[in-house]
Amino acid sequence: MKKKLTLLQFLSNCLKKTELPNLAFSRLFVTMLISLFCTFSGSVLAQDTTVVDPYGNIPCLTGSYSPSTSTSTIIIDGNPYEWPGVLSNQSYEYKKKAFVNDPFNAIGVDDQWTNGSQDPDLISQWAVVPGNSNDKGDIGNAGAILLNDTLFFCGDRAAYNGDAQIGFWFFKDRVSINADGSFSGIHMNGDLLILSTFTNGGGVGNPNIYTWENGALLQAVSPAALLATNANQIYSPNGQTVNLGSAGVKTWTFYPKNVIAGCKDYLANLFFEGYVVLSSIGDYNVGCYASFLLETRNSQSVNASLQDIVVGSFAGQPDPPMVTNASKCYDNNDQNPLILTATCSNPGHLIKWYSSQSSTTVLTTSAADSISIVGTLLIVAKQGVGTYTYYASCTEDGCEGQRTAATATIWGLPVVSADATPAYADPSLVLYESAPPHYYLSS
Ligand SMILES: [Ca+2]
Ligand SMILES: [Ca+2]
Ligand SMILES: [Ca+2]
Repeated sequence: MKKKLTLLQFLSNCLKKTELPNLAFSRLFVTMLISLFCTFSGSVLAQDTTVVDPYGNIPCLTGSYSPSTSTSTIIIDGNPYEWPGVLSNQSYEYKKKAFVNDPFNAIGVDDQWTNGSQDPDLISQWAVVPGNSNDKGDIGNAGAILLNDTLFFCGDRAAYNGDAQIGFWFFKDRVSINADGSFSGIHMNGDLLILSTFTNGGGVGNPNIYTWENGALLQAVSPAALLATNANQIYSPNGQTVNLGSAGVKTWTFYPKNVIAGCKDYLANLFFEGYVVLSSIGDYNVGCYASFLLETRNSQSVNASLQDIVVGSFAGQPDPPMVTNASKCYDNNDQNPLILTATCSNPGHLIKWYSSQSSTTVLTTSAADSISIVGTLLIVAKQGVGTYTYYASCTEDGCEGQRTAATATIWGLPVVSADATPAYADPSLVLYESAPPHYYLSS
């Protein structure tokens, strides 16, 4: 049966012994024809809007990106297009969120896990070093937002070869990486770990959910949770801004690894998004998170070795209060108390006062301690000279934020030492006290 050949196929076949005698001249002639054809066709393809990815012939489309104009909610469909708008929503209900950039597709500026760090370890055992993880584990962007009782999260990676394993941590403490690669912060009960279960390809699946309970990871029995990767190519939000309010404005930047320059697409299995309904994993989890972490992993096992990491703050807790200090000079005749004030970012927040940064006892009115609590005020009736420091915090829906120190200071009377020598010896002169620290000589 005769087969129809394209020009390129015909010319290629010409090189085979069965099509032409294996003469050096013939092969040279046909090779030149092929070169001319390829040069010509290449110039035509360069004007096309479709380029071919060298890994798997996945087309990388070039064109304008049309982000979603919706700023209301996240849809778990593997498409990142609604994230910049939702994260930029400045309404109070959209306050608990985060977005972090991580270096990617660049050598010498990233960091990665080291020392065999694993998720079940204490945070004090974790460590990172400068360096780049492999391409399929190279994180570029990570974000999260709590809407009502549902915690949404997303992240990406630079290359899609191989399995895709990721993990999201949400911490109640302020967890961060120190300059020497160690970590600040500790685990607290209710810390949340979400692990992907994808071993191949994109799609939608159920993540494994764990909470930190008394020193160990406990897997949630029947969490209401979902995780999706983009099974198909998606235009990237590359260059879009994310406005986090007081946390600043950041840019969503993405371009996949090992594709032709200018490609900004999320090829299949490069973008992840998901959610977990917090009430389905414990009634104390009210989104009271202070920081979060996205990591790439070598497997879906809890004990998997870890690759890239990005850590950021999560605005899940009320802001620390603004406080006003108070002071006066010591005066036996002045028995007026000093009044400290604390103001939360939301007037509906509950203010708590403590005697120290770490005390777990909320102060109440106490004649023995010479303090009284009146509304948002702490009234200090102490009379001795000294500085009295107290700490205030704001609480919303059972979620308590960081504390701010406030001081009540009673200054001592000034002590003046003087050594005056009269201009001339006159035994009749006497030093008299005026209003301290002023003195005068008189006879
Ligand atoms: Ca989506
Ligand atoms: Ca990193
Ligand atoms: Ca990275």
